[in-house]
Amino acid sequence: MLNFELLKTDPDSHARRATLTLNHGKVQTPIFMPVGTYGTVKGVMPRSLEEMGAQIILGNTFHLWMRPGLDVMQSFGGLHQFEKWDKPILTDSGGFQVWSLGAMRKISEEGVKFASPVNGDKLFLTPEVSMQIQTILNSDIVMQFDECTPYDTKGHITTEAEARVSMELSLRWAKRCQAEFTRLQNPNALFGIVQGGMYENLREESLAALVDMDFPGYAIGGVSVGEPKEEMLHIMGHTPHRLPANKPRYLMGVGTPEDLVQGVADGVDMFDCVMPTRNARNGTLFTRFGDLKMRNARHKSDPQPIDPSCTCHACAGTSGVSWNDGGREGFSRAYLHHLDRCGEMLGPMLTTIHNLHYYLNLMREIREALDAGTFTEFRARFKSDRARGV
Ligand code: PRF
Ligand code: ZN
Repeated sequence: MLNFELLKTDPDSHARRATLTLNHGKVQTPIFMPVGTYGTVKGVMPRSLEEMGAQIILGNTFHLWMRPGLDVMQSFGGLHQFEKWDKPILTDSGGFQVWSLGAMRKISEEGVKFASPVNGDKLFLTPEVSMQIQTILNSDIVMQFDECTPYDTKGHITTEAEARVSMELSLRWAKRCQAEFTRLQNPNALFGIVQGGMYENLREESLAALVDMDFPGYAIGGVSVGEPKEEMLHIMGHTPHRLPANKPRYLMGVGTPEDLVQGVADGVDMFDCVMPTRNARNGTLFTRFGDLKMRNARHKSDPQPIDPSCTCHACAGTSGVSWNDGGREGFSRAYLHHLDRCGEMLGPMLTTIHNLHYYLNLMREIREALDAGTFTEFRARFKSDRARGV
């Protein structure tokens, strides 16, 4: 089941504030969903995710099919019990992950044939198999199996004719997903995915055909696939607000803090991205006043926390009182720099908590601004704060 209740719309942009109710609970939107590919948000315990205010997390059909496999998933009654997360879960269909295998795969009308990157077994992922796997995972939001149209292949930019072939295949797969999802009597919600590359007319055709199929929610796929930033912003400005106003809209795999704020203004309700978690492990940290490179030698003896205004466990310790408000329990930049240099596990655990807290808190501030009718002012302040520099 899925219920989407619009609470407020911003008069100056396409932004909306809503409550999304799923089988495992309610989600306040706009929302960022941390990525938990293998049934874990890398290095973060579920209780920390809850503490940070995560409301829904991602899982991946493709990876969980490879390992631990469906028999284990079935014996646990789904992904929630296996990973000990009892709030909503969204699973991606495998379309994008198979696409990322590059030369290792062969796409046909029926589905995608590929060799398992784990043990070399020959595998065949189809719209039906993706629905069967996601039904076993029992994710609250199931994504259709699609083909993510590449922006370019070895320097050759995808033409309109090529993007059309790919988009139309995804539409036929959407129909097959819907039929199989219904046949399986899956009690959750299936989202269609708009494709069409960088071509407005193809995006509009894809969107219209998916709206005809009447999905309970819609995603925008095929962006953030290596295209120039302007192209991505162009599609973000074009597609989301054309989707039905009474259904949730999810922009897949996006993006930076700036992209999230712009995406909300463009009418997007849900985002996911590996950026906060992956960047944390590489030492790039997000703060109110810009990004911080933890590996830089200038942090070697700095007693300040990552972000003195942050109340996360890394910056404020268990007190939750930020450095700026007199808290002194947080971990210093010097210590985090040291943990990174020594390859200590605690380093990426703390930086991941900070980055996720930053993303989740940013979305909370956006929701509060929408509730208060001050989103325009919020956007201006966000922009000038981030440009200030740390
Ligand atoms: N399709 C699917 N998953 C995705 C994408 C897509 O196009 C993207 C594109 N950024 C990320 N994840 N199924
Ligand atoms: Zn922090």
